[in-house]
Amino acid sequence: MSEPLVLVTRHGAVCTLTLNRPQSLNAFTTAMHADLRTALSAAAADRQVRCVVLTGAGRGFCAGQDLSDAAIARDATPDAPPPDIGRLIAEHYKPLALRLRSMPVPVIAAVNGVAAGAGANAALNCDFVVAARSASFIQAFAKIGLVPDCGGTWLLPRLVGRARALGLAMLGDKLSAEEAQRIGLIWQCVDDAALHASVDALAQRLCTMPVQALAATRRALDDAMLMPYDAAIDAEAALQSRLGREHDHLEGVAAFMAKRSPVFSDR
Ligand code: T3D
Repeated sequence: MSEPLVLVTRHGAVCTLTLNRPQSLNAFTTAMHADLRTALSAAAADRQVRCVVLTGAGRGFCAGQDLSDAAIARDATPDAPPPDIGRLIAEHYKPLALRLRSMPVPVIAAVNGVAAGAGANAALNCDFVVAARSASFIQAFAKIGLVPDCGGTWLLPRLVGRARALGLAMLGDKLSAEEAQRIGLIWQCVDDAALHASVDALAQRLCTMPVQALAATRRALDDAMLMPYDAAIDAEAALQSRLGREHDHLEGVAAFMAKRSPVFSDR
């Protein structure tokens, strides 16, 4: 039997999804996309899961689109039209980006090695990016005559500003994990040996938090980027109305008043 393309493991409330094509630095094939979508949807539907970790097997995190995958292979027939990459985006990368950013729980990218092209932007779609010091980020698209995808055009300027976004996207240089943290592209760069423990500690911490409110926070921040100020404040009010009626809010206040630790359970 062949190896699964995405390994799924559960430790308590943390679900870890490991891209598992190490021989190609976990580059995306349509088959791996399908398995990742299935695994993310299963984690989203499982009310016991309170945090998802996305990582890669072997020495890479993800090298973006597998440039040898049949989905983008050129038809050798003379005059055959080139493959429609836009369709690949619509069918695979858009669903992936939207799924990651609408998960009902926090998502951590544990970037264990190089993250290139759509692999880098898949990581940047996660709520926290924790990278090993030896890892790197490459907006590799320009090198093959493309533009950043998997949400890159939207994410990059918001994360690091227009000047740096353009520099990263146009030059396609390798950015070290340390520099990525320094410019605010990622949350944290840690020593290679500490990656697993650091991600686990963050994941365990998030699991004890009101994850429904955390997912709503992500959504509110993203939505607010597109709103006038007063509309963002109205959206905050609507969210507080909803969350204020939920168990986690009542539990948080009750725990504070009783000087005890809260036990959050909403999903
Ligand atoms: O059609 C479309 O392109 C649609 C667009 C989709 C969005 C994208 O993601 S576009 C960007 C696609 N990705 C890239 O252009 C990155 C290509 N890879 C690299 O530039 C380098 O591999 C890295 C900088 C990521 C790492 O370099 P290095 O020296 O550490 O490793 P390597 O030797 O280049 O790669 C190791 C193996 O993985 C190698 O296979 P081999 O020779 O040992 O059998 C290499 O061919 C394979 N590999 C790496 N990246 C890809 C890949 N195979 C297929 N597709 C890849 N993207």
